[in-house]
Amino acid sequence: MKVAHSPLHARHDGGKELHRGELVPCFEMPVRADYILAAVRRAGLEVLEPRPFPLESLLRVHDAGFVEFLRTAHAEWRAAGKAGFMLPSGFPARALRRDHIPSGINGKMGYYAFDASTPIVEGTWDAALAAAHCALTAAAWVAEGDKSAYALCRPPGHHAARSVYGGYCFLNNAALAAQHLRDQGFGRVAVLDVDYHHGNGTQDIFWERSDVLFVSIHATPETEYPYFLGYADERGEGAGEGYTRNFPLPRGSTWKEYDTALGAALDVVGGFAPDALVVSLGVDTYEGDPISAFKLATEHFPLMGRRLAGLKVPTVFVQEGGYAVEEIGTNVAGVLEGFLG
Ligand code: SP5
Ligand code: ZN
Repeated sequence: MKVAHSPLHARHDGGKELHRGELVPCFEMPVRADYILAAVRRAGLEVLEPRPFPLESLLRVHDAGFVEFLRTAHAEWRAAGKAGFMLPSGFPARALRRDHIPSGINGKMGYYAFDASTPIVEGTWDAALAAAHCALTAAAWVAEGDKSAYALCRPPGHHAARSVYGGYCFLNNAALAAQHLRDQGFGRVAVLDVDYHHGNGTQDIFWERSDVLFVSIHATPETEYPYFLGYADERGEGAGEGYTRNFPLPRGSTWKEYDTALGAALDVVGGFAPDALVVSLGVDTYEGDPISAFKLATEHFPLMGRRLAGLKVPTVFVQEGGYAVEEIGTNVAGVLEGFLG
């Protein structure tokens, strides 16, 4: 299994996030990728730089105005006389909805963001674009015949919707990988999201489509981020009705409950008979994660990988969350090694 990794990820650094009423150092930090890189190298996987892709590749799943905002946001912030990380402080919540994009940078930022925990710094665009290229490269390897590939994406992507960023995510790497596989002739593509948090962005992108199945196992949004999506009754709309499936679990869930939900999710994926699979691989389900409340132990991640291999479908793994930084590499490599058998 080849690994796509770019050192440009480190350009996304230096911000703070709003967490429980305080600005704290970001949980989503560059050293995460360093630990993963070391672990996949220890596992003997070959690490390669991503290929470049035209900017238009992003527009297969994202809105053009949104992409342009991300590309130019920090320069506009600096032009307005500001320095350092940028966070929004006002959003078009229900009572303010009229779908107008303000010209000023603060209003524009609030328009495109959905939380105040996803700072943009000067290097964010370079890092997010490199992560997108890692996902597209891993998908390209699989399209060219590899049985599996791993995109070591940072920043992560599954919270990023067609035209909204948040949850430490800017560009939806997994959605880009899935769309690339579709564009390369894979007729049916399934996305299985095993991150602790619901993949609201991926769900948004494929909500009305029947060619890409979205299945997510995550902590209940009643108490857990992203709060407003990820309930079991969300199943897609229009042509996409029945092609989104959510498996929320309570806080405190252990491998026993998780494995049961994974079995149900894999039944749905298997019933779809996909030509390719994209796994949104967050390991914030780990018991030591600082912002999450599942109880998976390190020994359970290889078991997860083994179960995924049972689908016997070409598979692209895309890195999402995981904030217990010293264990993140071991847990990610555990899934990949379990998958390889
Ligand atoms: C990609 C990804 O995993 N994004 C996660 C974004 C979560 N951001 C907000 C988390 C709020 C956590 N609050 C619970 C604190 C428990 N100590
Ligand atoms: Zn997460």
